[in-house]
Amino acid sequence: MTPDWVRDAVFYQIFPDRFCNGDHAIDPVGTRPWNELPTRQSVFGGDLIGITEKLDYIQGLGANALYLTPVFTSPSNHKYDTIDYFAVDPAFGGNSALRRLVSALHARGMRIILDGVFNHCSDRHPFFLDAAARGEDSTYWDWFTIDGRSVESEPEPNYACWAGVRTMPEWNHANLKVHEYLLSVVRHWIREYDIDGWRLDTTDYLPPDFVKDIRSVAKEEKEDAYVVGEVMGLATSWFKHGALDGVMHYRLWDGLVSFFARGDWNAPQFADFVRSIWRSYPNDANYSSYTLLGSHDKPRFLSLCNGDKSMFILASSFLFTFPGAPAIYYGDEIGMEGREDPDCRRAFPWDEAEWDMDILEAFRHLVHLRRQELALRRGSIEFIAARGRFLAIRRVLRDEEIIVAINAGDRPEPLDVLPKGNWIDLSSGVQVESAAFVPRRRFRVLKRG
Ligand SMILES: [Ca+2]
Repeated sequence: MTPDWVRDAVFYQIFPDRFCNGDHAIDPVGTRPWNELPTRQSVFGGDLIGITEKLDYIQGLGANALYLTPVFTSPSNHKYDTIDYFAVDPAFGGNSALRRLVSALHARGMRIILDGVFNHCSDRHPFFLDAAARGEDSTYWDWFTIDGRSVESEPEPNYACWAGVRTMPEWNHANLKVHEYLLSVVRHWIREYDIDGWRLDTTDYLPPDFVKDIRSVAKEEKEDAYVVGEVMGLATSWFKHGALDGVMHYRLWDGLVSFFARGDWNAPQFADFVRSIWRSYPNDANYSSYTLLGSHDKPRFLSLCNGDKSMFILASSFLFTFPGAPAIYYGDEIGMEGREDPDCRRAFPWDEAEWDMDILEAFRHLVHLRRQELALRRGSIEFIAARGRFLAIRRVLRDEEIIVAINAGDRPEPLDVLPKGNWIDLSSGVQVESAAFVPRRRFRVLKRG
């Protein structure tokens, strides 16, 4: 069963080193000034205490769920190379900071999912160090895939590692003891810390049965736990296997980039693309997937739009009126820019003078509409217009009907697709005639009155 709450979720994704520094006393060695541009190595001192302090801000946007990139002890700023799966990094505030964050979220009726990195760990993980120190005598020798009789990392690593990076040895997923250990991690943070689910890193590289076991174990601990996979391509086989509740919808992201940001697709191409994904996934997965314009692994969408904020807002209008659980990547809502990683991971500017208030207002408005209108979250979906750079979708739930018209073109488009009846523009509260237009580069959300 996919968890029902995800259908009503609006996620806020945080890269914890870069969101808010709530405790300078625990800043890691070499912490850089907050407003400096990031390199691959730099650390900025953000922590879970800072996130907890900013929950009013996050909730004020209308978000009701958090997704944090990895928080467990690790030598890197991104923490995708885990040293201790049972300890939150001391620079993030340790386990007690996570406990306080989760209880503060739950007190607000908000949820949290953590990033599970189960394909690989750090070369400083004690099990890998043991294999390196004791060779074939190590209990953990066959927890990794080592070609030879001892661990060699120079000149090239002689063990399987993530993307060839020697500091990230891969777990040997053929060894079931590895699975028992990693599944105990999945259980632990739900049972002991009451987290609401897991985002699974590099799902494409994990054995499907293991992923399915993660989902089962998570739901044994908490019936409505959410398990969402990082899947870059079409995820059909994961859903057929019953291994995931949803995916981070990078496939949809590809289409949003092609239509809105790059403009190299027209509306019919975009609509065909979205329809074909829609038909490929089970209904539950469509409504339970994590839809996004941004993440720590992609250039900022506003930058992909070359800073064209009207186009960025139009893409957002699609995301927040489309099924799935839409996500805001920290700072997208205030107009943060950034190219490929590490540039897309800048520290969040808390000086409001640096915020783009037009974008922030548009986000708040769109999230508000989504939270207000059940049909936008749970209704059926149909494209009723796709021509040139203009598209319109219809969302229907019982006797409620909403039409979202998005004009990404440079001239006004008539609202000729509006069926007969009374239609209220949900932004202005004004009744709309079918003779009305959608101005260039604007959207309208209309509800049958
Ligand atoms: Ca700090």
